[in-house]
Amino acid sequence: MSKFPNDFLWGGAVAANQCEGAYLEDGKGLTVQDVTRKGWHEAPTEEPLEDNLKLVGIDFYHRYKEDIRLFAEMGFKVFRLSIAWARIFPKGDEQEPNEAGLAFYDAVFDECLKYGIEPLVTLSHYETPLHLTRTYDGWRNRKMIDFFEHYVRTVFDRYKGKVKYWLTFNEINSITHVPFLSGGINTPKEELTQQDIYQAIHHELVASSRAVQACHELIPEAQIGCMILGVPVYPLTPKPEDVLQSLATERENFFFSDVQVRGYYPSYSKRMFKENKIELDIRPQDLEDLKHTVDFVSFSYYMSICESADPTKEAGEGNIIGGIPNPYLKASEWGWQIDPEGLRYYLNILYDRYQKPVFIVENGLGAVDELVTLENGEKTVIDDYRIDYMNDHLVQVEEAIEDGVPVMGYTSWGCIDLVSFTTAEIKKRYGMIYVDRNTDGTGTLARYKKKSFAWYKEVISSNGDSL
Ligand code: BGP
Repeated sequence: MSKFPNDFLWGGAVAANQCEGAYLEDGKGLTVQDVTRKGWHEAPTEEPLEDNLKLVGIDFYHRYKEDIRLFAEMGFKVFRLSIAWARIFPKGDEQEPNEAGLAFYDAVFDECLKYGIEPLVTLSHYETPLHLTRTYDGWRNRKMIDFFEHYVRTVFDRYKGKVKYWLTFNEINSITHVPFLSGGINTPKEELTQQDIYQAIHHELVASSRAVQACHELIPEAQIGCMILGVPVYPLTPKPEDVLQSLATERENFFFSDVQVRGYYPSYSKRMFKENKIELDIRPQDLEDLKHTVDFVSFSYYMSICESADPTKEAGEGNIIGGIPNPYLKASEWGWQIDPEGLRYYLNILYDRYQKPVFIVENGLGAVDELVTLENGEKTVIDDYRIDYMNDHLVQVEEAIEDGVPVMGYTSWGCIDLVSFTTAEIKKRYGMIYVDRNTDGTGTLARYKKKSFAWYKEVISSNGDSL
C-alpha cells in the first residue's frame, strides 16, 4: 500500500532559460544566461553568441502546448517552471511591464490549468536581467531589492487567480559558487571578497522576505517557499575534527534556509562573519522584513558529499559544490554521487530543523541517452538507468513520509530534455521526454517518449504503489 498522501504533488520541473529559447522575442531583454555559452566555468561573452544553445533552448516558447499535453498524459499534478524576469521587465529597472511577456505566462498557466496541473513558479532561476548585472553589479547593489519587489508584485497581481505555489530564488546558496549566474554579479569572482558576497546575500534574503510578504498580502491562499541546493554533508571519518568540519560546511548551506524559515540570522553566523571579516550593512527595516518567513522549504537533490578536516583530502571534481567523494557511493557520468538514502536522511533533517512542509523540487539523473527505433517504427530511449535512479529515490521519499515528514510533492528535474545548467550542452539529459536537439545545434526539436515516460505515468496513477 502506498504511503503517499492523496494530495501528493507529482510532477516535473524546468527553468525558463534552459527551455524557452525565443531569447529576444516579444520584447524580452537579455539575461545573464544569454551571454554564458559553455556553462559556468567559462567567462561570459560580451554579446549573445550563436552557439549558445540557450538562445533556442528546446523552443518551449512556441511548443509549450505540446509539452504540457505530454505532461498531462503522464498525469502531472504540478509543473514547476520559472518566469524569466526579463520577459516582464526587459531591463529590470523599468516601471511599466512588458505586456507580451505577461501574456505569454498567462497562456502557459491557462494551458496547465486546463489539464488540472498546478503551476509551481520560481521567481528567479539564474535569470537576472543582464542590464541589472552590467549597470548595478547585480545583487551587490541594494537597489536590486526594490527592482525585485516591483517585479514580484507585478506577477503576483497578474497571476493571483492562477498560481498557488511560488518559490523565491532557485538554489539561493549557490551564489557563493557562481556569483555571476546566481547573483547577477558582474565583478569577476576572483575579485570578490567574502564581504561582497555576503552583502549580496543579505540583499537577496531581504528581497526574498519582501516577496513572501507581498505574496501573503496579494494572494492570501497561496503558499510560497524558499529553495536551496540540498546536500547532506557526512563526516569522512568519525574523527571529531571531521564531524566539526561537516557541521561547518552544512551550516554554509543551512544559513540560507535558516534565515528564510526562522526570520533572523542564526547565532552561528556571528562567529562566521567575524572570522571572515564580514561586516554587513543591515538596516533596521531589513530585520523587520526578514520576519516574513516562508510557508514551506524546497530543495534540489542530486548528491551528498563528505567533509574532512584534513586539507590533503581532495574535493570531488564533478560534484557541484565540491566536497570529498564518498567511498561507498557510485557517481553519475559527471561525478555527482548517487545517494537515495541521503534523500530520506535530508528530508528528516530539514523537518527536524524547521517543522515546515518540505517539497523536493528537483531530482533526477543526467545521462547520455541514445534514441533508438523500435520494430514498429516508434522512436524512444530505453532509459532503465533513469527509472532505477528515480525509483530508488522515490522509495526513500516514501520512507521519509513514514518517518513522519510532511512531503508536499516531487518534481523531477528536466522532465523534458533541456540545456544543462553546468555544462550548457544538451548531452546531459534528464527528461522522460527526449528532444531531438544536439550540442552542435542540429536536430528537428521533435519530442519522443522515453521508456521512463510510461513508468512515471504508472507511478503517478498508482500514487506511488507501483514503486
Ligand atoms: C540545478 C539547477 C538546475 C539544473 C540542475 C541540473 O543546480 O537548479 O537549473 O540544471 O541543477 O544541473 P545540470 O543541468 O548542470 O546537470
